[in-house]
Amino acid sequence: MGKEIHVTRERVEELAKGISRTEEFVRLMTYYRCAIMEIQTKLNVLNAELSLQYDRNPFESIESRLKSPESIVEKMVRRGIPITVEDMEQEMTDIAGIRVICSFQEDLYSLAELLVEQDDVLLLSRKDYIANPKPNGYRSLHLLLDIPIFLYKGKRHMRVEVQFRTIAMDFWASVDHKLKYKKTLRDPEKVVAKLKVCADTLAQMDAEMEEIRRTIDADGDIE
Ligand code: 0O2
Repeated sequence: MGKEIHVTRERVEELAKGISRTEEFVRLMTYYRCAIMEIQTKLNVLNAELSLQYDRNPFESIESRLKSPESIVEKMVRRGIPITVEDMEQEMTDIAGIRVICSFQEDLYSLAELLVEQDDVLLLSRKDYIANPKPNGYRSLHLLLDIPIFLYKGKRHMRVEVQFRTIAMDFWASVDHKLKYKKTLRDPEKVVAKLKVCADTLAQMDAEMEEIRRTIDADGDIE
């Protein structure tokens, strides 16, 4: 990545306000919302079918979000991307985001695989931070997908980032996220080190939960 550019928060807010009032921006956000709906429906269908087969829900919950105009513009400014709606769509890959929270790690991989196998879903990139956690302990599976949406005037391809996590990984990430916004920590290094220990403990717990699930599933076959 090139040199990062920083501008004041006021400038970011001003730019975000300007672009978010344009018709093209509103239209693009609507397309992203439609793409989120498409993926959510696919996941809900898989959940309904798999829960019939296995007697439990492969995922606990789905969350979705559109990145706020301020966050989009802040990232574009930082990366030196011109602030136009066209560049926004071309350069930004995480405007539409979905988070799938599962109880078990194995379910998360199965769901991701079933989603990517579907005819109209194209996998653009896959980052497995479970097999290769970030140095701070962050774990999740990230897929960048291309999905068509069908509009009044034809078809349009949109990109959606889908994050798959266990409940434990999500718990860790939400605490980590909160701490990122705390600028007044007395000993940030100590907190980072403690978080890393917690991430490893939670990963160990996920592995043990998976073992319990396997035992329950195997015993479930005994009449
Ligand atoms: P938010 O609030 O989710 O919008 P990219 O952003 O894809 O261009 P990068 O950094 O390679 O570039 O993306 P990566 O590693 O795939 O991570 C993107 C998203 O993953 C982040 O989005 C977070 O949601 C999540 N994430 C990644 N690393 C961490 C981490 O260390 N802690 C936590 N809590 N979340 C993480 P945003 O845009 O940062 O935030």
